[in-house]
Amino acid sequence: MSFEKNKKLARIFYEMSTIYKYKGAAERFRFLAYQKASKVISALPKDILFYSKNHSLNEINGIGEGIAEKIEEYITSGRIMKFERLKKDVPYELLDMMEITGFGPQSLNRIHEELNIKTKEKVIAALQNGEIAKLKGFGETKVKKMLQGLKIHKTVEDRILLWDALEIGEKILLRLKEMPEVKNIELAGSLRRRKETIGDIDILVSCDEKFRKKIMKTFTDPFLAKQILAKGDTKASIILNESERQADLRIVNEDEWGSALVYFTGSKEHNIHLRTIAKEKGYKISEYGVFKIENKKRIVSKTEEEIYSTLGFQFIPPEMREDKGEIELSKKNKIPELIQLKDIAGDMQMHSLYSDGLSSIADIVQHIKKNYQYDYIVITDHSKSSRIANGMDEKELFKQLKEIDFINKKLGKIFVRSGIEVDILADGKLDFSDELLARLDRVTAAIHSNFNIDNTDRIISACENPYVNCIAHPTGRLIGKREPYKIDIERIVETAKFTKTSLEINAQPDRMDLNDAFAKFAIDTGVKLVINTDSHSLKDFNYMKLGVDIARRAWCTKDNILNTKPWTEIEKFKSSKAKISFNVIS
Ligand code: DGT
Ligand code: CA
Ligand code: CA
Ligand code: ZN
Repeated sequence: MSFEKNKKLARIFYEMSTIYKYKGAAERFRFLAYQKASKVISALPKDILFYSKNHSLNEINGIGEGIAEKIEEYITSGRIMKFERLKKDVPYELLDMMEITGFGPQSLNRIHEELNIKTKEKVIAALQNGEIAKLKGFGETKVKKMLQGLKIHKTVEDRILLWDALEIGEKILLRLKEMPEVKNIELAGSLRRRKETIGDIDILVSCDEKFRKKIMKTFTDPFLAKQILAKGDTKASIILNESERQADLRIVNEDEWGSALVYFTGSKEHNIHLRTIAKEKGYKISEYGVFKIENKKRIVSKTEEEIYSTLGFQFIPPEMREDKGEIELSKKNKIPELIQLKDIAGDMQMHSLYSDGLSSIADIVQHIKKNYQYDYIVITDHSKSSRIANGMDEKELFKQLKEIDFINKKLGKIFVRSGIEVDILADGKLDFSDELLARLDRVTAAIHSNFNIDNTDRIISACENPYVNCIAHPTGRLIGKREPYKIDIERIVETAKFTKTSLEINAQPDRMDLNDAFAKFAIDTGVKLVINTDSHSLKDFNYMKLGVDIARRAWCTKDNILNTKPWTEIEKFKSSKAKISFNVIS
């Protein structure tokens, strides 16, 4: 599904939406319309030309007449005049900065108008040299917030989100795999370990020595490379075309594949620890193999399995190679059998047209049936207090319940389960009454407001509600945009365990919340986790892979993850909570 035109149009409409956002409240309607159009187009299942030929652009939910016309204009002329004109209206280079916490349209507008600043570098300079602090209304706290925002944003400027890096990495793999000369090929480095952010993309290839040059040439040709940083016999570094990120290629001989893969997968800490233990046993380990120190003879090098077993270890999955105790476990033959994507039995958080999702429940069901082997899904639209997410009131929820019944009747079995992502209000109470929550198959509670306070008590109150089965995105972070709010993870995990409340690994690429470390802490304490995509459009369901990656980095087995189990087990988990007497806690 790589529709280049769809992607370009989605990008243009996204940029138009940011221009209208910059223009402020008067253009709010256009801002929202173009933002929606951008999301809708990037989630379309078919090439935009298909809809244009069928004259069905108008029928796409979220595409009005004006936007349909602009799509046609783009298809025939390759540009949208309105966009070209709008760009000249605003300090275009500053618009990206609106993504940074503390840099709202109004602030940027005033910085632009009053200091005549047009570039990001100049904004940062003016912030640091005190010019901005002198503007009326830009007090010390405001400037501090802006500097803090810049600092958080740097994490996504310097490093790539795992999901984006995987997409980029797969593209390179696809290109090189076309070559029959390539024998083995794998992502290496932090990408293979599925770290949550990625510095650069490492690729390892093995081939016959005589093909090295040819493979190097393909890697560094303009199809992939915008710039070549270094190019030798076995090593090259490039800046990639679209993403402008760095990718490193290493080429090794076929008989060095295993030792090279261990070496270039890392982590560095894992490798160093391996090397120390190897030495104690009389071996030297390098990217070329495992050697006996006494006679310098190479013992093994071909496969990773051989490398580990020669050193007396059980194979260690790449996601665990962080020197966090995995080597000790492996020595004792106790590496857990990590969860796999195929173990997932259902997705328990997703949004439909009832709140801020882009698809109807019927379309979601059809998509899931076609592409996934799930036994159930849980629809979890937002509750009424989430106004920006178009939350449902009681009446809409009842309407949704009827619709779910109707769909299940047509399917001939209960595949769609009723749920909700209910807001945890400021005082820890929930957005809907217990009577109403009791009618749902599964209740997921989440914080969507008051991010600046310690939210431990709010989450604990939610756990203590007898109808809450799960806490969604427990720390509330948005990587690069919002720091996690303050919580006492130990108290939350203890309470979740005691109250039989599951905690979510939210697989949205900028959330990944719980993260690997917190997820591990939770399962070590005995808390059940749930991996959810929190889908808002059909393409989002693919994020399940990412959720499983995090769970693997948290050393989770199938048993630690509730949604690997049949629905009867989900019900059992729910009734185990119903049996607890909550008076003792509060
Ligand atoms: P990144 O790119 O910052 O997300 O993290 P990595 O782990 O991909 O690091 P990178 O790209 O510098 O190196 C790729 C792999 O190469 C790394 O995971 C392990 C290996 N490596 C790099 N430098 C060293 C080193 O000094 N010693 C050892 N043993 N391995 C290294
Ligand atoms: Ca790397
Ligand atoms: Ca590298
Ligand atoms: Zn949410």
